[in-house]
Amino acid sequence: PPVSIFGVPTDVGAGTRGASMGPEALRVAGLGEALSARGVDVADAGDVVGPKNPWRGPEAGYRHLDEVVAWNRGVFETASAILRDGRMPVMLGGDHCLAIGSIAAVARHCREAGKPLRVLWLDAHTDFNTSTITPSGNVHGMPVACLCGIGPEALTGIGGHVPAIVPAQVRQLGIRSVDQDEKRLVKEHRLDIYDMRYIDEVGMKRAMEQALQDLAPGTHLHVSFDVDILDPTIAPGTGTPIPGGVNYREAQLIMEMIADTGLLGSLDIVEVNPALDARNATAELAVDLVESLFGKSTLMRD
Ligand code: DIR
Ligand code: MN
Ligand code: MN
Ligand code: MN
Repeated sequence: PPVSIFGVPTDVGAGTRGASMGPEALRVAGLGEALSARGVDVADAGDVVGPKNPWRGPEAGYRHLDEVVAWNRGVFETASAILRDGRMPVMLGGDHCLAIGSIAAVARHCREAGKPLRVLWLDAHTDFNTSTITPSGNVHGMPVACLCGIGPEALTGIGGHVPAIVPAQVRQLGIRSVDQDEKRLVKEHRLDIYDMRYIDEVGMKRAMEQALQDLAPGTHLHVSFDVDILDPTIAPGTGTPIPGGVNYREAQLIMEMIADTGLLGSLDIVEVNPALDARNATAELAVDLVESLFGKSTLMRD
Protein backbone atom coordinates (compact mmCIF):
# COMPACT_ATOMS: atom_id res chain seq x y z
CA PRO A 1 0.00 0.00 0.00
CA PRO A 2 1.06 3.63 -0.36
CA VAL A 3 2.99 5.04 2.59
CA SER A 4 2.75 8.40 4.36
CA ILE A 5 5.66 9.28 6.59
CA PHE A 6 5.15 11.95 9.27
CA GLY A 7 7.55 13.43 11.79
CA VAL A 8 6.96 14.04 15.49
CA PRO A 9 9.82 16.26 16.63
CA THR A 10 9.71 15.98 20.41
CA ASP A 11 11.58 14.37 23.29
CA VAL A 12 8.87 15.24 25.79
CA GLY A 13 8.60 11.66 27.11
CA ALA A 14 12.34 10.96 27.28
CA GLY A 15 14.99 11.55 29.94
CA THR A 16 17.68 12.72 27.50
CA ARG A 17 17.27 15.59 25.06
CA GLY A 18 17.67 15.14 21.31
CA ALA A 19 15.11 12.60 20.05
CA SER A 20 13.24 15.70 18.86
CA MET A 21 15.75 15.78 16.00
CA GLY A 22 14.93 12.20 14.96
CA PRO A 23 12.54 13.05 12.09
CA GLU A 24 15.09 15.22 10.27
CA ALA A 25 17.87 12.70 10.92
CA LEU A 26 15.77 9.97 9.29
CA ARG A 27 14.85 12.20 6.35
CA VAL A 28 18.48 13.23 5.87
CA ALA A 29 19.47 9.54 5.98
CA GLY A 30 17.20 9.08 2.96
CA LEU A 31 14.16 7.27 4.29
CA GLY A 32 11.78 8.67 1.68
CA GLU A 33 14.18 8.01 -1.19
CA ALA A 34 14.87 4.47 0.04
CA LEU A 35 11.16 3.66 0.03
CA SER A 36 10.67 5.23 -3.40
CA ALA A 37 13.59 3.19 -4.71
CA ARG A 38 11.78 0.07 -3.54
CA GLY A 39 8.82 1.06 -5.68
CA VAL A 40 6.75 2.24 -2.75
CA ASP A 41 4.41 5.20 -3.34
CA VAL A 42 5.59 7.44 -0.51
CA ALA A 43 4.42 10.89 0.57
CA ASP A 44 5.79 13.07 3.36
CA ALA A 45 2.93 14.50 5.43
CA GLY A 46 5.29 16.84 7.30
CA ASP A 47 5.52 17.19 11.05
CA VAL A 48 3.00 17.08 13.87
CA VAL A 49 3.12 20.30 15.92
CA GLY A 50 3.06 20.40 19.72
CA PRO A 51 4.23 22.17 22.88
CA LYS A 52 7.88 22.69 23.72
CA ASN A 53 9.56 20.39 26.21
CA PRO A 54 9.28 22.18 29.57
CA TRP A 55 12.05 19.95 30.98
CA ARG A 56 10.61 19.65 34.47
CA GLY A 57 10.82 16.93 37.12
CA PRO A 58 8.06 14.39 37.78
CA GLU A 59 4.69 15.53 39.12
CA ALA A 60 2.53 12.73 40.58
CA GLY A 61 4.80 10.21 38.88
CA TYR A 62 4.83 11.76 35.39
CA ARG A 63 7.15 14.18 33.66
CA HIS A 64 5.34 16.60 31.33
CA LEU A 65 2.05 14.71 31.29
CA ASP A 66 0.06 17.58 29.74
CA GLU A 67 2.61 17.99 26.95
CA VAL A 68 2.79 14.23 26.37
CA VAL A 69 -1.00 14.18 26.01
CA ALA A 70 -0.96 17.11 23.57
CA TRP A 71 1.65 15.50 21.32
CA ASN A 72 -0.13 12.14 21.38
CA ARG A 73 -3.44 13.75 20.41
CA GLY A 74 -1.67 15.24 17.39
CA VAL A 75 -0.15 11.87 16.51
CA PHE A 76 -3.53 10.18 16.86
CA GLU A 77 -5.20 12.69 14.52
CA THR A 78 -2.43 12.52 11.91
CA ALA A 79 -2.17 8.71 11.91
CA SER A 80 -5.97 8.39 11.79
CA ALA A 81 -6.17 10.72 8.78
CA ILE A 82 -3.48 8.73 6.93
CA LEU A 83 -5.27 5.43 7.63
CA ARG A 84 -8.58 6.96 6.50
CA ASP A 85 -6.88 7.80 3.19
CA GLY A 86 -6.02 4.12 2.78
CA ARG A 87 -2.31 4.74 3.33
CA MET A 88 0.25 3.18 5.69
CA PRO A 89 1.38 5.52 8.49
CA VAL A 90 5.12 5.53 9.19
CA MET A 91 5.86 7.67 12.24
CA LEU A 92 9.30 9.22 12.60
CA GLY A 93 9.83 9.94 16.30
CA GLY A 94 10.43 11.46 18.61
CA ASP A 95 10.53 9.39 21.73
CA HIS A 96 8.54 6.21 22.31
CA CYS A 97 5.70 7.81 24.31
CA LEU A 98 4.30 8.75 20.87
CA ALA A 99 3.39 5.13 20.16
CA ILE A 100 0.38 5.67 22.41
CA GLY A 101 -1.14 7.93 19.77
CA SER A 102 -0.02 5.97 16.73
CA ILE A 103 -1.15 2.58 18.03
CA ALA A 104 -4.42 4.01 19.40
CA ALA A 105 -5.13 5.21 15.85
CA VAL A 106 -4.25 1.83 14.35
CA ALA A 107 -6.37 0.03 16.97
CA ARG A 108 -9.39 2.18 16.21
CA HIS A 109 -8.89 1.69 12.47
CA CYS A 110 -8.71 -2.10 12.93
CA ARG A 111 -11.77 -2.14 15.21
CA GLU A 112 -13.79 -0.26 12.60
CA ALA A 113 -12.52 -2.41 9.72
CA GLY A 114 -13.00 -5.66 11.68
CA LYS A 115 -9.33 -6.53 11.19
CA PRO A 116 -7.24 -8.39 13.74
CA LEU A 117 -4.32 -6.32 15.07
CA ARG A 118 -0.93 -7.58 16.20
CA VAL A 119 1.75 -5.29 17.65
CA LEU A 120 5.42 -6.26 17.40
CA TRP A 121 7.35 -4.17 19.93
CA LEU A 122 11.07 -4.08 19.06
CA ASP A 123 12.89 -2.60 22.06
CA ALA A 124 15.52 -3.08 24.77
CA HIS A 125 12.76 -2.10 27.23
CA THR A 126 9.24 -3.40 27.93
CA ASP A 127 7.88 0.16 28.38
CA PHE A 128 5.30 -1.14 30.88
CA ASN A 129 5.87 1.25 33.77
CA THR A 130 3.17 3.18 35.63
CA SER A 131 3.26 6.42 37.64
CA THR A 132 3.61 4.48 40.89
CA ILE A 133 6.46 2.16 39.85
CA THR A 134 8.44 4.29 37.35
CA PRO A 135 11.97 5.08 38.48
CA SER A 136 12.12 8.14 36.19
CA GLY A 137 8.66 9.54 35.52
CA ASN A 138 9.52 9.45 31.80
CA VAL A 139 6.41 8.51 29.84
CA HIS A 140 8.48 6.78 27.11
CA GLY A 141 8.81 3.99 29.70
CA MET A 142 4.98 3.62 29.90
CA PRO A 143 3.36 3.38 26.42
CA VAL A 144 2.62 -0.35 26.40
CA ALA A 145 0.94 -0.13 29.81
CA CYS A 146 -1.09 2.90 28.67
CA LEU A 147 -2.21 1.14 25.49
CA CYS A 148 -3.30 -1.83 27.63
CA GLY A 149 -5.45 0.50 29.74
CA ILE A 150 -3.06 1.02 32.64
CA GLY A 151 -2.28 4.72 33.04
CA PRO A 152 -3.91 8.14 33.17
CA GLU A 153 -7.27 8.44 31.39
CA ALA A 154 -5.91 11.28 29.23
CA LEU A 155 -3.53 8.74 27.64
CA THR A 156 -5.40 5.42 27.90
CA GLY A 157 -8.52 7.02 26.37
CA ILE A 158 -6.89 8.79 23.43
CA GLY A 159 -8.46 6.48 20.84
CA GLY A 160 -11.88 6.52 22.52
CA HIS A 161 -11.73 2.85 23.56
CA VAL A 162 -10.10 1.65 26.81
CA PRO A 163 -8.03 -0.41 26.54
CA ALA A 164 -6.82 0.30 23.00
CA ILE A 165 -5.25 -3.17 22.86
CA VAL A 166 -4.84 -6.18 25.16
CA PRO A 167 -1.53 -7.81 26.12
CA ALA A 168 -2.38 -10.90 24.04
CA GLN A 169 -2.03 -8.74 20.89
CA VAL A 170 1.55 -7.77 21.74
CA ARG A 171 4.88 -9.53 21.15
CA GLN A 172 8.04 -7.90 22.52
CA LEU A 173 11.46 -8.69 21.10
CA GLY A 174 15.00 -7.70 22.09
CA ILE A 175 14.19 -6.94 25.73
CA ARG A 176 17.10 -6.64 28.17
CA SER A 177 16.18 -3.84 30.58
CA VAL A 178 13.10 -4.13 32.79
CA ASP A 179 12.74 -2.16 36.03
CA GLN A 180 12.22 -3.94 39.36
CA ASP A 181 8.44 -3.55 39.77
CA GLU A 182 7.90 -3.53 36.01
CA LYS A 183 9.04 -7.17 36.00
CA ARG A 184 6.14 -8.06 38.29
CA LEU A 185 3.66 -6.11 36.16
CA VAL A 186 4.63 -7.70 32.81
CA LYS A 187 4.37 -11.13 34.41
CA GLU A 188 1.01 -10.32 35.98
CA HIS A 189 -0.32 -9.19 32.59
CA ARG A 190 1.28 -12.14 30.77
CA LEU A 191 3.14 -10.14 28.16
CA ASP A 192 4.67 -12.36 25.47
CA ILE A 193 8.33 -11.36 25.72
CA TYR A 194 11.23 -12.67 23.61
CA ASP A 195 14.10 -11.30 25.68
CA MET A 196 17.79 -11.36 24.77
CA ARG A 197 18.45 -14.43 26.89
CA TYR A 198 15.75 -16.32 25.00
CA ILE A 199 17.17 -15.11 21.66
CA ASP A 200 20.65 -16.28 22.77
CA GLU A 201 19.24 -19.69 23.65
CA VAL A 202 17.05 -20.46 20.63
CA GLY A 203 18.41 -18.05 18.00
CA MET A 204 16.74 -15.14 16.24
CA LYS A 205 15.12 -17.26 13.52
CA ARG A 206 13.21 -19.44 15.96
CA ALA A 207 12.36 -16.49 18.22
CA MET A 208 10.92 -14.56 15.27
CA GLU A 209 8.99 -17.61 14.01
CA GLN A 210 7.34 -17.80 17.41
CA ALA A 211 6.72 -14.05 17.65
CA LEU A 212 5.01 -14.11 14.23
CA GLN A 213 3.20 -17.40 14.80
CA ASP A 214 -0.55 -17.72 14.20
CA LEU A 215 -1.14 -14.40 12.51
CA ALA A 216 -4.62 -14.75 11.06
CA PRO A 217 -4.89 -13.90 7.35
CA GLY A 218 -5.65 -10.21 6.93
CA THR A 219 -4.03 -9.25 10.23
CA HIS A 220 -2.76 -5.68 10.49
CA LEU A 221 0.79 -5.94 11.80
CA HIS A 222 2.05 -2.82 13.56
CA VAL A 223 5.82 -2.65 14.12
CA SER A 224 7.01 -0.30 16.85
CA PHE A 225 10.76 0.01 16.25
CA ASP A 226 12.66 1.55 19.17
CA VAL A 227 16.20 1.77 17.77
CA ASP A 228 17.60 0.92 21.20
CA ILE A 229 16.76 -2.71 20.40
CA LEU A 230 20.01 -2.54 18.39
CA ASP A 231 23.37 -3.01 20.05
CA PRO A 232 24.87 0.38 21.00
CA THR A 233 28.05 -0.46 19.07
CA ILE A 234 26.07 -0.23 15.82
CA ALA A 235 23.41 2.26 16.98
CA PRO A 236 24.91 4.72 19.46
CA GLY A 237 22.47 7.51 18.60
CA THR A 238 19.76 6.83 21.18
CA GLY A 239 19.01 8.13 24.66
CA THR A 240 18.97 4.93 26.71
CA PRO A 241 21.52 2.56 25.12
CA ILE A 242 21.70 -0.89 26.74
CA PRO A 243 24.58 -3.29 26.02
CA GLY A 244 23.94 -6.74 24.65
CA GLY A 245 21.53 -5.75 21.92
CA VAL A 246 20.58 -7.16 18.54
CA ASN A 247 23.45 -7.24 16.03
CA TYR A 248 23.34 -6.20 12.38
CA ARG A 249 22.55 -9.63 10.91
CA GLU A 250 19.92 -10.37 13.55
CA ALA A 251 18.29 -7.00 12.85
CA GLN A 252 18.19 -7.73 9.12
CA LEU A 253 16.61 -11.11 9.80
CA ILE A 254 13.93 -9.51 12.00
CA MET A 255 13.00 -7.09 9.24
CA GLU A 256 13.13 -9.65 6.43
CA MET A 257 10.95 -12.10 8.34
CA ILE A 258 8.39 -9.35 8.98
CA ALA A 259 8.48 -8.45 5.27
CA ASP A 260 7.89 -12.12 4.39
CA THR A 261 4.56 -12.10 6.27
CA GLY A 262 3.24 -9.47 3.84
CA LEU A 263 1.17 -8.11 6.72
CA LEU A 264 3.01 -4.92 7.66
CA GLY A 265 0.33 -2.29 8.19
CA SER A 266 2.03 0.52 10.09
CA LEU A 267 5.38 1.45 11.60
CA ASP A 268 6.94 3.65 14.29
CA ILE A 269 10.66 4.49 14.14
CA VAL A 270 11.49 6.07 17.49
CA GLU A 271 14.26 7.14 19.84
CA VAL A 272 16.73 8.14 17.12
CA ASN A 273 18.83 10.82 18.83
CA PRO A 274 21.29 12.46 16.42
CA ALA A 275 22.82 14.55 19.24
CA LEU A 276 24.34 11.34 20.59
CA ASP A 277 25.20 9.82 17.24
CA ALA A 278 28.30 9.38 15.12
CA ARG A 279 27.70 10.92 11.67
CA ASN A 280 24.00 10.03 11.64
CA ALA A 281 24.92 6.32 11.75
CA THR A 282 21.84 5.27 13.71
CA ALA A 283 19.38 6.95 11.35
CA GLU A 284 21.24 5.49 8.36
CA LEU A 285 21.12 2.02 9.91
CA ALA A 286 17.40 2.47 10.61
CA VAL A 287 16.83 3.36 6.95
CA ASP A 288 18.86 0.33 5.82
CA LEU A 289 16.68 -1.89 8.03
CA VAL A 290 13.45 -0.30 6.82
CA GLU A 291 14.50 -1.19 3.26
CA SER A 292 14.56 -4.81 4.38
CA LEU A 293 11.25 -4.36 6.17
CA PHE A 294 9.80 -3.30 2.81
CA GLY A 295 11.16 -6.36 1.05
CA LYS A 296 14.73 -5.65 0.03
CA SER A 297 16.72 -8.88 0.03
CA THR A 298 20.10 -10.08 -1.24
CA LEU A 299 18.66 -12.57 -3.69
CA MET A 300 15.32 -13.01 -5.42
CA ARG A 301 13.32 -15.22 -3.11
CA ASP A 302 10.66 -17.77 -3.94
C1 DIR B 1 13.14 3.05 31.94
C2 DIR B 1 13.71 3.44 30.57
N1 DIR B 1 12.55 1.74 31.92
C3 DIR B 1 12.13 4.09 32.41
N2 DIR B 1 12.78 3.20 29.52
C4 DIR B 1 13.06 3.39 28.20
O1 DIR B 1 12.54 5.22 32.63
O2 DIR B 1 10.96 3.77 32.54
N3 DIR B 1 12.26 3.01 27.26
N4 DIR B 1 14.17 3.97 27.82
O3 DIR B 1 12.48 2.99 25.93
MN1 MN C 1 10.77 2.00 23.91
MN1 MN D 1 13.87 1.36 24.59
MN1 MN E 1 20.59 0.05 2.32
